[in-house]
Amino acid sequence: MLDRRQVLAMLGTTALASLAPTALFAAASIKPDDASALLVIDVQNCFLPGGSLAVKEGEQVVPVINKMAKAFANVVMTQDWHTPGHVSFASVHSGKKPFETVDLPYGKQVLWPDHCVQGTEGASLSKDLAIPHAELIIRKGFHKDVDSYSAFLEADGKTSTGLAGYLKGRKIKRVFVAGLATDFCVAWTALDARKAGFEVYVVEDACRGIDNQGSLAKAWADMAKAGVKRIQSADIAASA
Ligand code: VGL
Ligand code: ZN
Repeated sequence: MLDRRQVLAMLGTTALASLAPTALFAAASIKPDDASALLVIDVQNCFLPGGSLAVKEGEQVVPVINKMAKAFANVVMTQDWHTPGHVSFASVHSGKKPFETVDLPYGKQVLWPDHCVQGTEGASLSKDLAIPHAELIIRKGFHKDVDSYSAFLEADGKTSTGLAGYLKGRKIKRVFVAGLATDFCVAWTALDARKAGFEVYVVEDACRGIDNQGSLAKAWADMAKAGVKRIQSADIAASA
């Protein structure tokens, strides 16, 4: 018979053994270098609590992103930047409600509440972001008849935002994507970054999703298939 002390000792060993792989080997194994850039996607008031298209727990990404950004010499931020009466707004399609879809010349478009209208408070980046060294803020979705979830390519599949050229001009090879929302602007940006030839990491705990009709699971599946690496902020070493 084992006594209580022996059982506890065994449990202790088991617990340690199961912790060891993550605690000792996986943590902080990725070191951003000068050829790496962090892309901070759409951390804007409209997507945060109280915003017109608030993403659940969206505010929780801010401290994670602020901390992680310190490890990057290169940071680019994006802003969803729509015209008033933008084609992605349900309010301009009679009889349609937010989260329904409509067929546009470039394909199926999910309709949203009015959000991120150019120059409004809702379109401003969160005042809690603390990334003074960010080098570029790129705006997207500013053509009235075309949406742009991706920071690289508009939803017509051919109009470039110029971001790939910028990053290549800066000799960036690896991009790390964080922000809102995982299943729309983060995922489309990550997929287009792969298509543009970058090595791509999505930092899961630095993102939150909308999850409209299974969109979150589909986004992760599409990203995995495209070779996007799914990591946690703890996998990134604290400084460059
Ligand atoms: C986004 C829906 C509409 C996003 C932008 O930032 O993920 N989602 N516009
Ligand atoms: Zn939008």
